[in-house]
Amino acid sequence: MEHSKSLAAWQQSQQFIPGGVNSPVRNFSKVGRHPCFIERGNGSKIYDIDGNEYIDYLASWGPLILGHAHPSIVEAIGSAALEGTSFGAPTTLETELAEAIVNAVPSIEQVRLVNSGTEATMSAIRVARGYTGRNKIIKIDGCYHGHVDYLLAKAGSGVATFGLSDSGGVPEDFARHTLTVPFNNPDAVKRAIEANPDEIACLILEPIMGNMGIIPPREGYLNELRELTEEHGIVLIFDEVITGFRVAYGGAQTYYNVTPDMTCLGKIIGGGLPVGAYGGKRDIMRCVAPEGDVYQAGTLSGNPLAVTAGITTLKRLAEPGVYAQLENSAAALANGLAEATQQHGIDAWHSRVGSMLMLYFTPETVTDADGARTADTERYRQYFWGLMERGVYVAPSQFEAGFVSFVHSEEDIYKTVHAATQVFSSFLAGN
Ligand code: HOZ
Repeated sequence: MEHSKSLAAWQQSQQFIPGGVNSPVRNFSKVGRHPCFIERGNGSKIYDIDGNEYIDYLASWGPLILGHAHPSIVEAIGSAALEGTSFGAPTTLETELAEAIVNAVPSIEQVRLVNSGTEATMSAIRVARGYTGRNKIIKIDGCYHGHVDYLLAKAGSGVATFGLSDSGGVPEDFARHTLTVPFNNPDAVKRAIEANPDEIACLILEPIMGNMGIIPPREGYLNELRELTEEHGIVLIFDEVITGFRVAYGGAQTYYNVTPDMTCLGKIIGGGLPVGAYGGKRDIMRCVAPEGDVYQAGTLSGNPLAVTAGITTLKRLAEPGVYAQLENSAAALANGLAEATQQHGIDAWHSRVGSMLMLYFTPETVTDADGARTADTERYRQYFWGLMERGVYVAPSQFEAGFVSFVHSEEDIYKTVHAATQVFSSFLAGN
């Protein structure tokens, strides 16, 4: 496969942009070589500037559940743009998206639209602190909640990919209110609460970890967290930036039937345009300015193009059969990959919830971040390039998620399993 144009583009971009990329995880340094520069996408496929075609399982890191350049989304954005791209004043479109979110997500009675998942988590925690009058927060080892200073401690995604324990530029003082505990371990949460009585404002977690590969909650784990937080007056925040409208229309809280106090959203609700949202119970959201004294603002919040793309996406997702099809396609892919690793005697842990999946090269059962860290990242690097060379694009890190979209066809899935089988055969041949 020819990549010379991407290499040249990367050499040029590095002169002007740190690492040549506008988000670290786009840089392929941890899987070796240079990133491929993408020219366009259509349906389940993306095309790089060298003219290579890939079946895409990155889905822009999750938002593109309906695939690339979905005709009704493209049309809706175009029509919205003709009316003006931003007003800095309310529009009825914002109410329409907010109403759709409130109707879909059990924990959300009111919602504030922002521009990214990072803004959503940062704002939700500020609100939780304002609401409780407490400072400390509990986060989970390996959960990633965007690049908020005090949430970069033991974070997943790029922080894990690049082997950082936290981030430079964050004074120790900023993170001194952040307590970190392992996933799937309610006793650890209990101990943290007992050691800090009446001091914890909130517990924030991804109900399904999606930034350390995919790690589902053990049965009963989320219920136990719900009970513990309720008992101690702690705001339970689900970061559903990835899982919201992904594993079910109402997100992981619907899938597992556990209702938190607040929820953060992003990705899918913007249909591929920049967006985020946080919401929760009315008495908590009442703290947000101008109703309350917790300040949060944004020039482009509720942007008409992003909101229109979001509304169009949610309408399509609400149609019958969408999640069943996503489940079937993802199950076919996961089963095919599992059979192929078994046939080749490759140590692998396959993890999937709905249309989110990841394959870890480890003999361990992965139930928390430490389990994920046992994965053989060199093996993943070989797997990644083996797939790329065969026209399949997956996350360039073991510590990310793969996404099946509504437009992946049976043929796409078949070709992907076939490509992976060839890669596993090459492992046995010592390549
Ligand atoms: N949550 C995404 C990665 N897991 C964000 C993508 C990015 O950091 O660029």
